[in-house]
Amino acid sequence: MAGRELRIAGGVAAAAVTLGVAEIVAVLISPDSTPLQAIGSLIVDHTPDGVREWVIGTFGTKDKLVLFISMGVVAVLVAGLAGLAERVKRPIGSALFAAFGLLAVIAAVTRADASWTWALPALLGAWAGIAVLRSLIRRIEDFDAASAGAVAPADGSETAAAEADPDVAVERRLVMRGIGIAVASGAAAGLVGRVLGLRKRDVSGERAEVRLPPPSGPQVAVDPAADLRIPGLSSYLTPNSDFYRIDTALTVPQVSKDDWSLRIHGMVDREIRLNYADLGSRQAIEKLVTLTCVSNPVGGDLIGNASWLGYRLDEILAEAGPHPDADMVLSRSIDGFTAGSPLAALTDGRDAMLAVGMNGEPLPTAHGYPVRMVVPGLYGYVSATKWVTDIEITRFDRAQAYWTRRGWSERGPIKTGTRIDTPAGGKLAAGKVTVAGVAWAQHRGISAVEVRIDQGAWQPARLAAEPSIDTWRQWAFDWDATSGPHTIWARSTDGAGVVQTSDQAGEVPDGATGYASRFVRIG
Ligand SMILES: Nc1nc2c(c(=O)[nH]1)N[C@H]1C(S)=C(S)[C@@H](COP(=O)(O)O)O[C@H]1N2
Ligand SMILES: [Mo]
Repeated sequence: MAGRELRIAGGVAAAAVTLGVAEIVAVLISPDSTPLQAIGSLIVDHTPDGVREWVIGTFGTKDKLVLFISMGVVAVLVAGLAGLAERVKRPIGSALFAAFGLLAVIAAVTRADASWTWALPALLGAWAGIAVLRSLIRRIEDFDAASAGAVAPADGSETAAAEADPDVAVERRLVMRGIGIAVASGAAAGLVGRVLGLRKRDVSGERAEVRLPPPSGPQVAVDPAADLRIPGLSSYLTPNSDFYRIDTALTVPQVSKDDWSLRIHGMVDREIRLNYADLGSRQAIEKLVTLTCVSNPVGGDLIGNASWLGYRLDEILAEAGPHPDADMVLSRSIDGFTAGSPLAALTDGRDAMLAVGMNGEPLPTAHGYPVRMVVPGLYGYVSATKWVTDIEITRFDRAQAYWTRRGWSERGPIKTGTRIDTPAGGKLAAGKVTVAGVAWAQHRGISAVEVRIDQGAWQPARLAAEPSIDTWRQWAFDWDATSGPHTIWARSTDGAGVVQTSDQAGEVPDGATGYASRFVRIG
């Protein structure tokens, strides 16, 4: 390696020390306070909508992995640049480290759940990184000096001279050793810090011990006729492990039920504070509700159905006594996410709840353990706050929520939708083909699904049982498929008799519309 490469490697090694030290310090504070985590969250909160849609469309729920890999690449590039630019007498690289350190400090202390101590990982990390960078660059300049001073043999080039000179070789070895030690200790510190930090606050142990209360009303027993059990068709209930996950959290918030509390305040007669035990002393309900993401494209899979165990929000809100002029419930998560729901949707008798259980288990941590909101009929971004810790009764003309501030609609009733699950497409044999899928219009129910082949007539599909109007409904259609290319279309009618719109609209600002379609080749 010559001087340039050594400088680049030195910069990267110093960055490894920065990140490693930050991880170790963060063990005492919070895994979310590290530079990568804090800057990552800053990026998530400020990603323009177009970019976000593209990332989710291209990488799906791997979006966070993609973000971390991209940040790693940028970190290596910037660190290499810092190494190249750094001189003992002109510390430009150090200044770059300091600038990124400052950015990380600001990103950390401005997180929703941060305190001033969140500045420490980036601060100490940057300090350690700069110290290592300075010391490595000093050695590299010694090496450069030795290379320049090497005596050229009569026939050789300058590089060959430097290669041969024993003094140069010693200097190079010293530099390489320094770089090696820095990289190894940075990586080890980072790994140990991350593992300790995550383990320290991991709540999966206490979650496994949680005993859910029995629901006061009827326990959910799903009518077997709700599940047509057609190969390729989504099951009526979505297993927790397959349930889509959407949130802005880079690492899943770990909230202990013993630390959890919920404050209900704002335009109310009485402010209320509930802890987990207070919730447990109330009557629980268990209900079937299909959650849907407003970012779900036509045919997409950001939708899932579960039985939720929880506590009625209308009763809890009634205890607080919302003022008559209030119309919005602004729920806030421990991580700062907010959703604004119409107060009416939480008090009109539908089964809006503070959920603690999902499909017979305590909420999975990724789905909001210990407590989240579930409101039938509303997209998740305006209702389904996970890790909820604060509910403010307010007005739509006074408050904005996380996504409405980013251009999404302030109200998010779920639009009637249809999905074709099978056939999945491709080439099929002529003859009987079962077309099947799911249809949803939460809180209105589904009264009909129709299928059309190419430009033919709309024909009724058969419907599975509908255990709740708050869930999706399976449908199937037996098609006598003839040779050739065909497009299968499907559309639904909600419980009020309204056929879903054929207008094709994208997800922004209030949900995609258009008929479901599937292209197949028969014969
Ligand atoms: N704390 C928090 N809650 C959140 C979100 C979030 O980003 N943070 N996203 C919402 C959105 S957009 C949706 S669609 C649902 C998804 O819930 P799930 O991940 O359990 O499927 O959660 C909602 N609750
Ligand atoms: Mo969503």
